[in-house]
Amino acid sequence: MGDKDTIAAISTPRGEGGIGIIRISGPEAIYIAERLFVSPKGRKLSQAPARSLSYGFVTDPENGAQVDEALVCVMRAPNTYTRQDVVEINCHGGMLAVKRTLELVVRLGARPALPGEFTKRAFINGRIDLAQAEAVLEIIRAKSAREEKAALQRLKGGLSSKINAYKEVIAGALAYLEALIDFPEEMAEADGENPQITGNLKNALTGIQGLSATYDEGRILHDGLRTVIAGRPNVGKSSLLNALLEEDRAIVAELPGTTRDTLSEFASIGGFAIRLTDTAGIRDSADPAESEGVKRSLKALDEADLVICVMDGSAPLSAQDIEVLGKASSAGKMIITAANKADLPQVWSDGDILHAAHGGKNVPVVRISAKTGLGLPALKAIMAEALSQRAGTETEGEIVITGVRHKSALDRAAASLEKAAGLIENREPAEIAALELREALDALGEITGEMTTEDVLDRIFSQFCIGK
Ligand SMILES: Nc1nc2c(ncn2[C@@H]2O[C@H](COP(=O)(O)OP(=O)(O)OP(=O)(O)O)[C@@H](O)[C@H]2O)c(=O)[nH]1
Ligand SMILES: [Mg+2]
Repeated sequence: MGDKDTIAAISTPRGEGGIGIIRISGPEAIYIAERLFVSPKGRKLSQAPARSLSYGFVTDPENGAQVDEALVCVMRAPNTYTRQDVVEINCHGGMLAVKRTLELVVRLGARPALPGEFTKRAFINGRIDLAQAEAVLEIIRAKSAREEKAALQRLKGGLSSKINAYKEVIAGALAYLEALIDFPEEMAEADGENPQITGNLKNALTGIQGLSATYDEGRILHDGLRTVIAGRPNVGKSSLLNALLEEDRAIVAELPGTTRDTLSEFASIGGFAIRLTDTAGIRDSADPAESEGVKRSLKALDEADLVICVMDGSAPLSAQDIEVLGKASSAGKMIITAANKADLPQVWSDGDILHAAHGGKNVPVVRISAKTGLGLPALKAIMAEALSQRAGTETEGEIVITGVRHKSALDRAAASLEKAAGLIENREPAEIAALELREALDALGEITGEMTTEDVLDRIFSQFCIGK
């Protein structure tokens, strides 16, 4: 699929909206737009100043029928997103007008764009590299402010420039080895450079390993910290999930044993993406469905980063409460105890729970009411505090990788680099070390895209929406 043909798509979300935008990119973009655009003042789009808006009507050139009133923006190559001529037609938001305009654009010679095809052109035409294209996708999908910020750093080229710096060091070492191979006598005199080359390679190795290690933090940014709401039946776990999500997501009922299966939703607390999971109340049950639910609760507890142990502050502490707390503590999780139903008279004190959870381990206790919202801001603040401990602290401009693709390439580059440095240090044959360095370069090249196969590219760009 070359980029010689002109592509078009609706770039705004489907459905009703204030405006809908059709984006056209390719050599015929301006020509096609000009044919369907009629300005009351007789202005021609081909003469419109770049990036200015022209007012007029989308009109079918075959029969003169007006399709919509529109503002049209012309952008000329190479100063555009795709580096080709780009036209954006801003229609009124009605889906019908937007669709009919797109149909017209296609009838006049454009091809409907594939998912991510505009961004793919930006990549192929060298405006952005692959790591940046992936960052575009992550920005679109970001679920929290921090994730978006990290992706923006990568879009601005933060990751790419680091990778390129490592590549330069490796290419320098490779040039040295190649000279050794080609001119052994002359290079015998320059032998003193050897320690400096290995030193540089080891620095690059440390950098690459460090970058790979940010993956854990990146995973948390991307997938969200796993936060599990646990407790015995009927204490208000589902009510708390709903209150934190601010929507009626889970069924709440007076009878204990209402929730039978785990249920997860994304939420953002203090700028952190979290995956919030409601669980079935933990107790021994003869009902096979309920006991399967309890099994799933325990599994969720096991995989959690943070557990909110919900208890009923208006009812006496029970052995079941302490058992749940014990299960969460033994798994070594971060734990917050939430004493729910604080709108009712409270029958136990914070001290009671510290005492009962033997050893008196210092678990924070918050009084909340999932029903009235009392204490929820305090609970969220404690959650944010715990999450920031777990997710690491944010430093300005820090580069974090989130993709397995990046991690695997970095790890392969590091392994080859480590071998190469050892080989050079021990003055093993330069040919073998050169081979390792080339492998490292290739692995790094996969991240920025110059060493990426067509099917990997297709896989990446097909995740985009149409119109991006
Ligand atoms: N007064 C009061 N009642 C609450 C509060 N939170 C929950 N409830 C009530 O407690 C009962 C149980 O609430 P759920 O949210 O279904 O409890 P659960 O822990 O999910 O229960 P299971 O799914 O059965 O384990 C319902 O009748 C709720 O209306 C609260 O803060 N105050
Ligand atoms: Mg429930």
